Amino acid sequence: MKRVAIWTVCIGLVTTACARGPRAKGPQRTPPAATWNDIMPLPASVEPRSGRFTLGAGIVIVSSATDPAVSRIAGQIAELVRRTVGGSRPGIVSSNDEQSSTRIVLVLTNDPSAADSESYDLTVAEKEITMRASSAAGLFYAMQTFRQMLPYWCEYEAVSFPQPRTFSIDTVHIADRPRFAWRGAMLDVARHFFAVEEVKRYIDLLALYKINRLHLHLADDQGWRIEIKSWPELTKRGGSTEVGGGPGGFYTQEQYADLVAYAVQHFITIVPEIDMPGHTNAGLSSYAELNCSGRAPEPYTGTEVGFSALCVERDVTYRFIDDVVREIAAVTPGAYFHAGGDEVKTLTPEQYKQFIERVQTIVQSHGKQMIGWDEIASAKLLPSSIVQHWRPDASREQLAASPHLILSPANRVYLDMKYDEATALGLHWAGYVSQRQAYDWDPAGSLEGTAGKILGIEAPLWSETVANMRDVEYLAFPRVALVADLGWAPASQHNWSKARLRLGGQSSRWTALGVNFYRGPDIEWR
Ligand code: TNX
Repeated sequence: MKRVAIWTVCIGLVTTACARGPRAKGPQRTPPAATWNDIMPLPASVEPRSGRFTLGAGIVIVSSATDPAVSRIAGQIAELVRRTVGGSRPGIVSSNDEQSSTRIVLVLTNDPSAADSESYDLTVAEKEITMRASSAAGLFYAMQTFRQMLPYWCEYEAVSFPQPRTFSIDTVHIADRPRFAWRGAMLDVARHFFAVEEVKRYIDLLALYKINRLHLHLADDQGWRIEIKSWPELTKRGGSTEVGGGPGGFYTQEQYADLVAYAVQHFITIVPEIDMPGHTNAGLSSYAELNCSGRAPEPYTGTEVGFSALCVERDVTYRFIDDVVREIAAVTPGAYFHAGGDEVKTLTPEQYKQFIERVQTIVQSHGKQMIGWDEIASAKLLPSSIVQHWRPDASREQLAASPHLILSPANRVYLDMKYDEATALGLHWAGYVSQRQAYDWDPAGSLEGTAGKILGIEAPLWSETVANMRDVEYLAFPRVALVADLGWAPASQHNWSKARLRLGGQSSRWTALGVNFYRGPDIEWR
């Protein structure tokens, strides 16, 4: 067999520290320790320095901030250190007394003039690691970067070494900030339902890659997944099944609030979606009055689309929508409400536009910004509304005329598309989405006339063919990590042949985390 050697790729400034020599591929090799070369997403600027910082006994975490989020981050850093070198968990002190031999210092500058609330600075010197940011989010991202400099075993919860050990990392200065403000993932909990604990696990994995939005598709033909107290049949009947006829399920508002709070701790904003006027069979089957015929259809467990629509001519429909948006907005701290709007085949274009414009006003009256799939671009939108591009052939004129855009072109970032013809899970109506296909495109250059309107990118995972988290992980990983890299790393560093090396460096961490990832071709999995 041909021996493959890949040179470690240098990021940031070119210095001698980059000349690491070839990495040989071979079955006996234990995974090499992680270095800043493998950090995903790639930081904006990486300047290697000479020397090493050694984690071991005696290290302390210094944090004087009173912000509870920063205290939590300090605790998480202490835990990462313990898992890396064993021994007892490092203490957290509020002032740097210079007694400790080595320290990790967290600095919250609270500088309102900082250009970007998600940016951070991470300096690894020989005796001190400093993480500096103007917000807790920035410190959280500094921690994620630091975590990726640690070996894969820092991901094991119950790690215990017979003897404490040491672990050295290269000194470096990283100055980092995201390319896009919106770096999202979407999970369809309607076609198949996923429990709170499962979604939390997805949040954990997304946070590692600095994803900051999780859009939950909470209602579709096959299921209504969030409690609406004023319309209780929605979950009682509408939540009782899923694709294939399984038992379905739903979140009580309390469970949803718990999920939202968990996401907030990971600096992820939950974006709730109730798809309308189409994709509504679950709602229509729960309340006869929402149907123009006045008759409620049976629950639906197939995978066709486009057959259902709320009765747009009836006033009760808008009272219903008002109640739904009000109740969900009340338990959603994030600024957004996603109203769907896709694939409506039973209304005239005029009926559709009027419906979207009316819903947009309802959403605004509850203090949220409306998001909709790209069909909504045919309506007259408010300056605050956001269009989510998904159809590869959507009208370019309408997209260019949209107030704001999130890019989720199905032929690039739909995580439910098969990787190739051999992939058992997933669909392929938008083509196959290989790892390279998901990464190797430029969001900013993909649509003419939209410069300045693109908030960022989002990778949806529709769940017609995925029934559990193992399936979700198989389709999401590695592509969601590539999309996160595309959304964060500077445009000037966008390069598939380098990204695939960073990706290869994730595999021992994913194995430690128990992620059921797809070991696709073209990647040197390490
Ligand atoms: C299209 S994307 C849909 C979904 C399906 C998905 C499957 C969008 C806005 N609508 O209803 O689940 O394709 O890939």
